Amino acid sequence: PARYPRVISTWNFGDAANQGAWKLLAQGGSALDAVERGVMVTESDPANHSVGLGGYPDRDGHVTLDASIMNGNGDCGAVAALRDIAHPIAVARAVMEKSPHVLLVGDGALRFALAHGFKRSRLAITPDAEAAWRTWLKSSRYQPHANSEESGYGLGGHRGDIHNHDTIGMLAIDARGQLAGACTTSGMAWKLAGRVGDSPIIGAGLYVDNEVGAATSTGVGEEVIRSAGSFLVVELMRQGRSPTEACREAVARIVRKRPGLRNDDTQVAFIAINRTGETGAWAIRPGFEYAACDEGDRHRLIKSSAML
Ligand code: SD4
Repeated sequence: PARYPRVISTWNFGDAANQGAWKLLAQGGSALDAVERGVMVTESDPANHSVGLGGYPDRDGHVTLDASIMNGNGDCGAVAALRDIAHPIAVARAVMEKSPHVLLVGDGALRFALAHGFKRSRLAITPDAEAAWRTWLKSSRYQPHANSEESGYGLGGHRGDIHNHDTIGMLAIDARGQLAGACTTSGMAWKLAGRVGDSPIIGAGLYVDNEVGAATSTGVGEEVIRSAGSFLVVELMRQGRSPTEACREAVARIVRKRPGLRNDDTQVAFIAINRTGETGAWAIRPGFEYAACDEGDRHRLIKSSAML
């Protein structure tokens, strides 16, 4: 049976984002508007160290943001390595709707944003992000191991940042059965300047197709780009897999091709929804969960299964 409207988001902080999306979905709003509004909640949260304002910086101390948005009809837009804009997801949507392009990066993305009325808001690195960066500078060791419960490492190899700090990926199906998705992040902490992750790459961090379903990812973006992960999940659903099975198979393929991942603490997780509103997830390692919201239950947190 069809189960929509419905919205799901990565991690426990996805619950607050879902509530932002739900305000629109409950009134018959579009999935596209809902996911944009929803992830903005997370972008505005200074306590989240890998999305928006509170993001951890790159090695040079600059916060740079990646975001993408996609509609079920194939329309999409994205920005990467964007500085000084509080809501990269809204700029991604403007790229989709007001430019002939899909992806704008760096300075060009910033100029496009300013030309379309977005305000420059110095992404002054927040005091605790700055303190974390200064601590990191002492060792300057880059360990891109994200959010593994067993290791206790968060982004950038920081003990203690287990659940709270990660990319938000959100997928929604509206009352008319239309799908959309959004993904936004400050990327991996202490990344090289210019590094772009999976989140703004359509097909890697996000993919949506009204005929089938939608998927988005979190974790070490390099592994997701290599595997065209979110596209893979959607294509597996197209072949008849459930959202859970599709996410599991995509994770299994990543680990099969990169056996070394078994021995470090790299985390990658996918969430997916199909066009009937059924949802699922899978992760490389334990510790991942996602938030789901629909009429029956506005605040569900669902633990993902893991491969290792
Ligand atoms: C990236 N996938 O830039 C994002 C960040 C993330 O856990 O989700 N880290 O690679």
